[in-house]
Amino acid sequence: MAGRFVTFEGGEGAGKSTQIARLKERLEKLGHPVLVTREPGGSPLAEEIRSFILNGHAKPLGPFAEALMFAAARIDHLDKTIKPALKNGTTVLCDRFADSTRAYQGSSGSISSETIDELERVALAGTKPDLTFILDLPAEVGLSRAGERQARKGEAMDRFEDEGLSFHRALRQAYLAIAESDPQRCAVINADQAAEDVEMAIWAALQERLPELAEPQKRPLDVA
Ligand code: Z5A
Repeated sequence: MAGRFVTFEGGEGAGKSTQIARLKERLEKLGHPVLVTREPGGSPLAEEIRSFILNGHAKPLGPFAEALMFAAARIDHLDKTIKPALKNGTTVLCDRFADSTRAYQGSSGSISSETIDELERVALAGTKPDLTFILDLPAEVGLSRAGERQARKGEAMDRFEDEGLSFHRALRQAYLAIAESDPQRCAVINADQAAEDVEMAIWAALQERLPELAEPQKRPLDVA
């Protein structure tokens, strides 16, 4: 059976990496093969594009050109990493995917949703997530978490973290609109609670929407 494709989305500091690590552990304990990957990035070429964009080099080109660069990275990531893993039955947990382009570049207000639809159609060529967790929390809370983590690790702010509070508030609304427009695929999770409670909410949504992943992996002999 083809693997399941699960993506995690949300604003800054929403806790995606934290929750991906926890879900991976749960799934592996049940015997499911899991691949964790991220966007932008996830393949050697896409990681090069990631550095270029997050260092701010693409910003002068404007949101549309940035969206094209994210899409170019996504095409390589799909071809080299995601599709081969899904084909061999691996569950793919991806930190950000196409919804990030719709939310981040779309929030600039200068790209129409029709253009984003078309870009998504061309770049994804039919590979869509089976389930998307949208980790929702107030922009202020996420930014403060991200700031604390950066101070702890001595990291600099990247291209998008540097945007103002109004951009991050618009981003939250953009994600909620995506969830509303595609409720079959998207599960909105309250991320403004303890990491253990977020983990439980994610697991409950997974049990409901992809129950086969919440059960031990069936070996070929079990199926026969
Ligand atoms: N981008 C785009 O514009 N268009 C696109 O198409 C794509 C991406 C694909 C990639 O950044 C940037 O590219 C991103 C969007 C843009 N914007 N930015 N910046 P990235 O990959 O470097 O980082 P990120 O995806 O934005 O991750 P993040 O927001 O920095 O973190 P996170 O993975 O969501 O959260 P975390 O690392 O798990 O947690 C953050 C901190 O909070 C950390 O110290 C945790 O210990 C803590 N934490 C986590 N959960 C909790 C709870 N529940 N309570 C309290 N504290 C918590």
